[in-house]
Amino acid sequence: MTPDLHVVRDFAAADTAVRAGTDSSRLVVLCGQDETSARAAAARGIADHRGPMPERPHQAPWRTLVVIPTYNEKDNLEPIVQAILAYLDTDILIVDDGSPDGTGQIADRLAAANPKITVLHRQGKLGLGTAYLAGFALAHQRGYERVCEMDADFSHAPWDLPRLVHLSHDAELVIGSRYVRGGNTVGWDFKRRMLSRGANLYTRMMIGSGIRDNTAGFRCFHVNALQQLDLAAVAAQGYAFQIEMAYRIVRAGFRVKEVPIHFVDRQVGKSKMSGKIAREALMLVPKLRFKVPRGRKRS
Ligand SMILES: Nc1nc2c(ncn2[C@@H]2O[C@H](COP(=O)(O)OP(=O)(O)OP(=O)(O)O)[C@@H](O)[C@H]2O)c(=O)[nH]1
Ligand SMILES: [Mg+2]
Repeated sequence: MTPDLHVVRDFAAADTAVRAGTDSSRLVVLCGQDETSARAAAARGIADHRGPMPERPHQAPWRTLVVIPTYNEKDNLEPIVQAILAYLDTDILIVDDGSPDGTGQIADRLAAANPKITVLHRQGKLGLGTAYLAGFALAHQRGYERVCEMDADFSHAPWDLPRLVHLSHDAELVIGSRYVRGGNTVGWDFKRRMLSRGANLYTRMMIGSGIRDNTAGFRCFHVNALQQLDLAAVAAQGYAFQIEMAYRIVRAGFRVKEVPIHFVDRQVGKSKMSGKIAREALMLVPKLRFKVPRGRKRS
């Protein structure tokens, strides 16, 4: 059976469609592909449970690095890396914190087979925040123009990644957002939904930066904007890291765009969410106003 596909010309039209309720897992973004073969490729991808695959990866308009932090993701890592590379022509950095399940060895094998993939091994679980900061530093050193954050657990759909990157032409930060029109979460229980909603409501009340999904971990930053922030002052780790980074971007006067995504609960592996991560956000948010001055770092 041919799946019900929605064909659009480019990523701006894709965004409009998702906002209006189209499920992005049924979206064929032509971007120059021939419609008949693009439809066929997407239908094959969907039949293989790999989503609406393009004929060949979408070309990123900028030199892009996708950073994937991993801790015990042995069953997710290879599939997510292959999926990302099928949707977007990009490089990938895996930051593994000495995962006891052997994720680091899988990462090494992937990197040895493909020059687009780099691995950074760290000693022990040092947290998401410092993993991303290490990724941002490497993106700058190696001259990338965009750096993306993405989870390894398929909560962030690989077919949404090209849309985030393409829509970054007029925003220094693009957030894959669950809490704008067209976005949602799939598969979370009531408690998990309330925790996420509550954290976002709390953040909006406390610092009201206009961002709806402050804790989202699916993002695309301009590397040169990150360079103008005081990243050495960022201490937060879990959700608080995402809240703090978004706030720093806003306070520096940069533009933020939220694009709707469907966030799907992880199917494989264990959550690293903990009370400690929630408490960190609770304590940090009220301090941000004082901690983060307006303006940019002088270089
Ligand atoms: N390098 C590194 N990666 C981490 C660490 N903690 C979590 N991760 C990774 O960060 C990403 C997000 O973590 P998750 O456990 O999915 O956290 P979450 O998305 O908030 O929670 P659930 O999806 O509900 O389980 C995943 O790719 C994890 O493997 C860490 O301390 N170090
Ligand atoms: Mg997750």
